[in-house]
Amino acid sequence: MTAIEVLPGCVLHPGWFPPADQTALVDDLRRVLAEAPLFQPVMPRTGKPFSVRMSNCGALGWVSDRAGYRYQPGHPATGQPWPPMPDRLLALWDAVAGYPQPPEACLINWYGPGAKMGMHQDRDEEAFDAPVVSVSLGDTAVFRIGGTSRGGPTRSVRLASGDVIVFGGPARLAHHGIDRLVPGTSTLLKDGGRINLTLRRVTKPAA
Ligand code: MD3
Ligand code: FE
Repeated sequence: MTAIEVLPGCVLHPGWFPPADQTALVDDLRRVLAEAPLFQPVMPRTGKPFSVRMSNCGALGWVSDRAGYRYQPGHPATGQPWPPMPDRLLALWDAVAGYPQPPEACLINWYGPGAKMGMHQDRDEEAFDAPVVSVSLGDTAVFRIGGTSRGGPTRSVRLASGDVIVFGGPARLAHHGIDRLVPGTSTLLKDGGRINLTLRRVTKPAA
């Protein structure tokens, strides 16, 4: 399938993963989640829960609690190290990221029916030169992307199961969010909903 440059630095690969690979990826993730169960993050200070549940794999995982947002090497509830990143995701990074080091973190966002994610920037990493690579699985999401500053014009892009989208260069610090899911658009997940994976480089390699 052909890649589409949605905005400078934002490249969509529609249907990157064929259905059989999507199923295999969900199986990989079920093994990850058996070791590192989904948790419900809360907003810093206010403690307001996210509507999305999360987990991670890889050396570092992103967490949010009343103390703030951060990357840490272990699960917030179990204290255990995050499970290793599945080879299928390492191979994806090698194919699309154009970055010499492997990803350190894979954030797993689990959207039940009705879950959404407000507009935000991803700024908790040190390595802004590395792209963020996102994989969508399950029901289609209405994704919104704007510019580096708040409140500018935005574009809406539908992300379907198997799509991969890469955010690098000028898109790396773009504001973005998920407005809503489109129910009934995929049969990949038995009870519907959506999984989004984001592969990230967190630390700067030693100079
Ligand atoms: C643009 N996730 O985990 S993926 C997130 O679908 C996040 O769960 C959304 O935003 C989701 O932080 C959107 C697309 C995405 C991910 C990371 C980005 C877009 C991005 C980082 C920089 C710019
Ligand atoms: Fe984000």
